[in-house]
Amino acid sequence: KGDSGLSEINLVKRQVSTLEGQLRALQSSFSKYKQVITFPNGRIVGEKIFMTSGYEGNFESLKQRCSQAGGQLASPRNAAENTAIHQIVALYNKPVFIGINDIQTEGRFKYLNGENIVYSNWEPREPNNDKGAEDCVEVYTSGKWNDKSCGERRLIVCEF
Ligand code: GMH
Ligand code: CA
Repeated sequence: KGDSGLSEINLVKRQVSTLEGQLRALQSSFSKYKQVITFPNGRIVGEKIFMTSGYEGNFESLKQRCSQAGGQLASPRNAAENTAIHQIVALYNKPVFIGINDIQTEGRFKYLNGENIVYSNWEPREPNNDKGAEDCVEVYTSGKWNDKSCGERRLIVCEF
């Protein structure tokens, strides 16, 4: 037997150091891929990727397109996420619909999964349910929110 325990340890050390090198290479490659996929139409916030394809349509159509793509309509849950969406809105100079509405109960805004919203960024005097017909939410080019008729056409931003 002798030093077979020691050489076993040295073998594992070499394997760990090989894996450390491979992990560093993977991390640097991954960070480059993140730059590439977010240029110029995407933003990363924490675990979420926000992305537009440039498509415009009504709320149902945008919702369907995002879920078809394996994501969902962008649903900002904090200021950092809203800023990412705002940047895309500013880039295109076109407001977007987000994944928030009060279709079920007037005045109670929810995410697509039915959860009550935990964050909002309403324009002053909004939501006003103008003409009793505004259940969807757009992000203006200012980054502020307005309730708007779901039948209007807006730019798509999905989250993945
Ligand atoms: C009304 C007014 C405007 C407001 C719009 C908007 C429509 O026309 O209150 O000041 O900008 O509604 O809320 O969604
Ligand atoms: Ca409104």
